[in-house]
Amino acid sequence: MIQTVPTRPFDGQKPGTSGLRKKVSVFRQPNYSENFIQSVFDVAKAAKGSTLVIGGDGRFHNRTVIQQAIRMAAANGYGEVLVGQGGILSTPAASHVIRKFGASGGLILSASHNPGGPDADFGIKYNIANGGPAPETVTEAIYARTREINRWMTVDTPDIDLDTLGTVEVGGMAVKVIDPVADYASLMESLFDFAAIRAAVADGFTMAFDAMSAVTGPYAIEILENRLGFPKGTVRSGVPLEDFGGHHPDPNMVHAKALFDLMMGPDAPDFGAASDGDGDRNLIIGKGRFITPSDSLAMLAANAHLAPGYAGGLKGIARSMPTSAAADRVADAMGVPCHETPTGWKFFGNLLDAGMATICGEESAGTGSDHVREKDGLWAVLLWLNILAVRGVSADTLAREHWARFGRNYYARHDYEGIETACADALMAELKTNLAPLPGAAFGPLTVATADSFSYTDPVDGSVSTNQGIRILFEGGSRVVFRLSGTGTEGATLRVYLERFEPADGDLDEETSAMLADLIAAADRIAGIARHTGRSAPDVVT
Ligand code: G16
Repeated sequence: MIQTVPTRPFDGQKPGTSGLRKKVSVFRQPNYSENFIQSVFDVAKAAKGSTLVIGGDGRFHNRTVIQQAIRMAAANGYGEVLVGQGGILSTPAASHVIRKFGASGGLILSASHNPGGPDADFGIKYNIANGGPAPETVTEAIYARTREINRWMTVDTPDIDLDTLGTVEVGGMAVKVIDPVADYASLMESLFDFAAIRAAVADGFTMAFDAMSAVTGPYAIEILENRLGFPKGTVRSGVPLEDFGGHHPDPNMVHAKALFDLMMGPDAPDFGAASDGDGDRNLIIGKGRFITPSDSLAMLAANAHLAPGYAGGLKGIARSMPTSAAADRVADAMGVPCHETPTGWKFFGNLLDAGMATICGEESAGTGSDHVREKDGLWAVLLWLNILAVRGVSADTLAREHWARFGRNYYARHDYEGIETACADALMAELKTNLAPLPGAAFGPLTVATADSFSYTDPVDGSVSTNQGIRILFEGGSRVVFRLSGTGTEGATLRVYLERFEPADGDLDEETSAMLADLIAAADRIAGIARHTGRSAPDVVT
């Protein structure tokens, strides 16, 4: 029996860079999650009998919202729900399941790399039938709907058993509890040279993978240990926990410090990697060599043909605007286009669907390809393993050879977290108004070449996205970008992206912080960071 529950709109249910992300306490308010899910269904208008995929990263509150969403899907006319066993589906696995089974879309419950637990963060995002995050037109429509919603629909049925594989019925709709790992693991096996990696492992190649007590644990254990033959224990923190063991499941040098220290120390294995809360981000560290996400994109693109899934070459490369231009040089050398999009994986969807790009990447540790429509942490790790196994070199050697051919883009991101929203907005507004006189101005040894606020026109559907960050380009190819994060849940986060290009015959083996010192000083002078935020140093440097 369908029930219609009266409700009233909440303020601020606006999806950010990656869905609706708020504190758990916010999601726990009566009607809150239901309002958002109903708004998604009202906008998606899936044909009666459609399939919906539901899964999440296993964080606190995951199971509660999954049960709510299943009942609401039944009341809203869906014919079938595919849900990962235990409520688990990594973001890339969900994308694959949506595509493989022709679903009309999916609800992915995650706040990605944000911490989890009763006092931490939760999130809901909607992915469309191509498996990718809903584009801005859809998220704007969902937001508009949340502001006028007056009812949500459900059925009066008990919770289902999420832990047992098989099919049950909820209000006349079939709910299939599926193995969250199997389809994804087979997809990986179809793309990569597992035999070459297995041979390298048999030859003594070692690695450490930190699943950060988040969703990738079961995927990494199945693929790395069971299928590729890495010894048990290669996957660390491999059991998904509701609070990620109290840590931030953010695979960077700060939050994956134990792995970082291991890889820089005397007992380092040959290769180190980590993934985030929902399995779409990656961290790549060779023995004694951290690989920046921007470099990783460029190095993977340059060598992707060594993996069977990419043996035919690349149709194009795409990167988000703040990501370094290292990939552009690879695209140039290959004679393929390199597209520059705003931050957010959703902007790659059209390029991938139209066959204009094969590999995409972002400075925020996301890399992926046209195999799904999300960034994919384990995919990046496996492509690295495939390339190293076939080439028989270390990650450090591969990086040095890459720079010696293409030059090196020294890169860092400085984050100022939890600043007052009004201060952050004032900083960005002032920066934007002061752009015109910047070209020609000197900041120490740096001279500004161009300065603008980044706008993007989607080459496929012509949609325009404005205010996507401030770019200051200096003569010689160095750059500073300023942008406010779209994924935080407290105050505002200012991101300052710093990039210095050294040509192939330049200084390729220097300390990044020293190489970026002039840019850091210029960034503060241009934006008045200390003046606006009262901070003299960033909270996080990655
Ligand atoms: C999300 C998007 C990414 C994007 C990132 C930016 O990541 O999916 O495509 O690069 O946000 O974050 P911010 O706006 O904070 O800079 P995730 O992993 O949180 O889904």
